[in-house]
Order: sequence, then C-alpha cells, then structure tokens
Amino acid sequence: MGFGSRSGGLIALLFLLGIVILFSSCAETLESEQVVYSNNFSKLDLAGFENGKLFIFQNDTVAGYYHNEEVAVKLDNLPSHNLLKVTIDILVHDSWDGNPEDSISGPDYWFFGIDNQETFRTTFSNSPCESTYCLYQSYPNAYFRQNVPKSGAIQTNMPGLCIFGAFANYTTRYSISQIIEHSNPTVRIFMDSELKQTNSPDPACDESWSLAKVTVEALIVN
Ligand SMILES: [Ca+2]
Repeated sequence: MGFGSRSGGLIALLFLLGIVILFSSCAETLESEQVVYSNNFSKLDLAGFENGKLFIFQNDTVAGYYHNEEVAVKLDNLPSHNLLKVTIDILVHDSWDGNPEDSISGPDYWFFGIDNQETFRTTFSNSPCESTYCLYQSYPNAYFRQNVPKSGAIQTNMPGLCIFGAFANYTTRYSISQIIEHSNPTVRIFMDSELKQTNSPDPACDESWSLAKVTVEALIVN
C-alpha cells in the first residue's frame, strides 16, 4: 500500500516534470527586434519602390492613389532575422463595399504579401450599416469574416478623395500588421487591391486606396 502510493507519487512527479519540460521547450523568446525600414513619405522618399507615386491628402504626403495596381517596396541588406513584422498604414478612400458578392460592386479586396506569397487578404467597407442593410467588411480579420464597416480603423473622420471628396467620413485609416516567417537578407513587400464597380464610369474615382506609412521590423525569435 505504502509502496503503491509512493510509486504513484513518483509517476505524478514525472508527469509534472514532463509538462514543465514540454512547456519550457515550446516557449519562444524574442531575442531581438530592430526597425529596419520606416517611411511615412514626409521626406518624399520612394527609394526601393515600384509604382511609387506621391500626393498630398489632408496635409499629409501619402503614396497613391491606387486602384487594382500593384505597389511594392524592396529592401536589401536586412540584418539577421527569422521573422519580419510588416506594418502598413492605408487610407481607404470613397465607396468601398466590403464582402457582398454580386456582379456589380464587390467584394472589394485589399491584400499584401512578401516575395511571391500573398500573406493577408481582407475587405474594407466605407458603406452605410443600418439594422436592415449593412455592407460588412472582413478587416480586422482575413476574408471572409463579417465585421461592421470601419472595424479596427484608427481614423474615420476624413473626407473621401474623389466621388465622395465633398463628404465627411469617406476616408478610413487602418494600421495593418502581420508577423511573417522570413530569413533572407532581401525582401519585396507587395500590396494590391481587387476592387469591383462595374457600373461606374470611373472606378478609380469610386473607390481607391493610398499608403500612409510602411514599417518593417526584423525579429529574432528562438
Ligand atoms: Ca466596389
């Protein structure tokens, strides 16, 4: 009896020890974090950009505006890392329709990725949301989650750029952040949209986006 309980205790102890070893071996430690690129375009710096173009929106120099065209930034000589944290601040202009799938107006996708791999695809909606009618968006989640328009925004009180240029609350700012496995000393970050508005004579005026800031951090996590 005494022997049995002692071996039972020993087994329990080994079991606990196993859990401790398991958890400590799984715990990841952030060993270094370094900002390797940060650009809000205030210095008119488009070094490394493809399809870079600047304009001033609400007294702020931003890159854009864009409509279903790729923009990318290539960074070289990155320090040693195994993860990249990419943060992209975008301005969503005018009449984005979010998730609804129809032949005229949506979904209105925005996406980005690194090198040749898309890592995040979502939708945005600047459209009205009422109890009986709502054009949902996926952000802050990936497509196809249903969130109310402007969910996760960091600023919503700017006017539109073109078709709703005279109307308040038709440009919405988001700060989109993702940590991605990556270790090469070179990276190409691309951003693009697939906007649909077949009934518009000028789709880029109907809905577009701009780039307000790009920040890249190189992380080492072990
Ligand atoms: Ca649309």
